[in-house]
Amino acid sequence: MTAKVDVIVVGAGFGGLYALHRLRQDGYSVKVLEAAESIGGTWYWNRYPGARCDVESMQYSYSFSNEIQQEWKWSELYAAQPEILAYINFVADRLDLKRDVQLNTRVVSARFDETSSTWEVRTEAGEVLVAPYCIMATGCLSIPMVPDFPGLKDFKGPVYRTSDWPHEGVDMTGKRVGLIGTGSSGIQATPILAAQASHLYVFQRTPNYSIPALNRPMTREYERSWKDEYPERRLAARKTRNNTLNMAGSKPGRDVSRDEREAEFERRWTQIGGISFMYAYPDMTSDPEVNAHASEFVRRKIGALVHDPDVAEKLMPSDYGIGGKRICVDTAYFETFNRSNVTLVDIRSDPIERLTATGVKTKSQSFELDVIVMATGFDAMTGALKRIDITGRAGVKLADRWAEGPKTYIGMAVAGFPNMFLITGPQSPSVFTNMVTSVEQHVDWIADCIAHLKTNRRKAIEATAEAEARWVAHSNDLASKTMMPNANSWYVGANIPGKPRIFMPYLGGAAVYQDYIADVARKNYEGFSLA
Ligand code: N01
Repeated sequence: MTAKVDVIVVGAGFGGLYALHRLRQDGYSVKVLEAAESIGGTWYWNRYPGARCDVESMQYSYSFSNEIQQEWKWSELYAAQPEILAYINFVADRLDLKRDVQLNTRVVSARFDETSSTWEVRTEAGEVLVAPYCIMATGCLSIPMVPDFPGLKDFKGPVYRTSDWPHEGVDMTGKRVGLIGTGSSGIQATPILAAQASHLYVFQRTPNYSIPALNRPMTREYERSWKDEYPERRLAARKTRNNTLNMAGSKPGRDVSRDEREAEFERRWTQIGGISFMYAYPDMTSDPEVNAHASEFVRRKIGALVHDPDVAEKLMPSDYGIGGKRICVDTAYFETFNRSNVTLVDIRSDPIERLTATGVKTKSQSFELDVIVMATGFDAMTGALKRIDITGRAGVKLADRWAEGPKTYIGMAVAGFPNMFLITGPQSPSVFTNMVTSVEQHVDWIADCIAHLKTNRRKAIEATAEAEARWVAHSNDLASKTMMPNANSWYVGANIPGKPRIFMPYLGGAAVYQDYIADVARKNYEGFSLA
């Protein structure tokens, strides 16, 4: 049987749930299809020990309802995963969203029918849904990447992924644990695993820059200060580069003395903590001298925190500058390597050759393990979309259109794919921002666009190929003016063998981007053709 609704939304994370709420408010029938057995998206799957957001909770939360943001109470400055998932469920219950979310439903294909101007969406179970509009709220980091290590199947013990950790939890007490991967997930998991395991081996290919979170319990005063000024602060956050109030400095680092910069880095490291370090100066990733100074500052900190100079040296990133890869935020990560039950294994100089029945064999050593934890990242930004067989006008497949890298107009639309909207798609600021605010901005823009089509009795909207090409060129141009495309990061798809190398997020800043997309709408959806 074919079910018909006004809007199909794929994914029930922050983006999909807000899309459901907003479009329902606007009077549309909406169905959200979600592969998992519960809502929450990223925060449903990533429940590894230590999982926590590194944007402050007072900000990493919905802003569309002042009542809701006043009601919810966060217990810590940076909430842990269970609290964020509880918050998402609280909002969903409060707004009665769950009745329009169909769980355990994986979308396998979506096809645009030109005659009826509708999307036909099929699920793994063979169900078919039809709607004029399809919103892909599939997440930027939702497809886990596990390297195809030789012997992966030979290992007799359990292999866990941080990206879909067992919901019942895992007791590592007394176990010899091998953790592969030292990105944000591995860095958060390391101290917790070390406290449980009899021995923890951390297999590191590329060291990362990581800043102490300085996480602490939420104080009544801090919470009050936010809640008293929520509307003004939310507005101010939307005028920043990343939709977050990070105490961003406005004076370029190249215009101040080295001593002044040093003092500012020290203040941010010891008194503020977290990602705010990257906002000390607006030219942190574009001015080579400022970038080199900040990078060297963090390397010195690592040297001071880690007792063994050889281990410290291996933990110091040296072949790319700070910000080239996504900055990490930690609680006692580097200090964990001072524990006698923790060993850092440098797999850059001594690569993993294979997994064996009893552990990991590198070129020169063998490690006996009971458990392996993969913190090896995601097929970021395009992975989830490319896994759905999406067919646009004239039978064109999205996977083919994107064979040489993703191409979008303003991160939300693709030429040849009318009435399909992406939430936080490639070439939008997405992963460089507070994602919750960015999904709100996208959903609001999309809802306004659908209202415009209805008012003007139009059936379809599609990005033009010219507008898309201009936007992609603009996004690439912005990236090329920074040092960011140089590092082998997931921003450029370098972590996935064979993935085309293109810098995927938009680097113009959230506020500039927001003005731009508002302007597109004001100019009668400039760059789109309406039918
Ligand atoms: O994944 P990653 P993540 N052999 O891709 C290594 C967000 N996030 O899950 O750098 C050996 O960063 C790889 O090594 P290398 C955040 O945006 C946020 O940690 O490629 N090692 C790297 O060390 C983040 O950036 C939060 O050399 C291999 C690691 O695996 C994003 O999610 C928390 C390998 C993967 O690191 C992804 O983070 C967690 C191989 N074949 C995540 N392949 C917070 O808000 C890969 N690796 C706090």
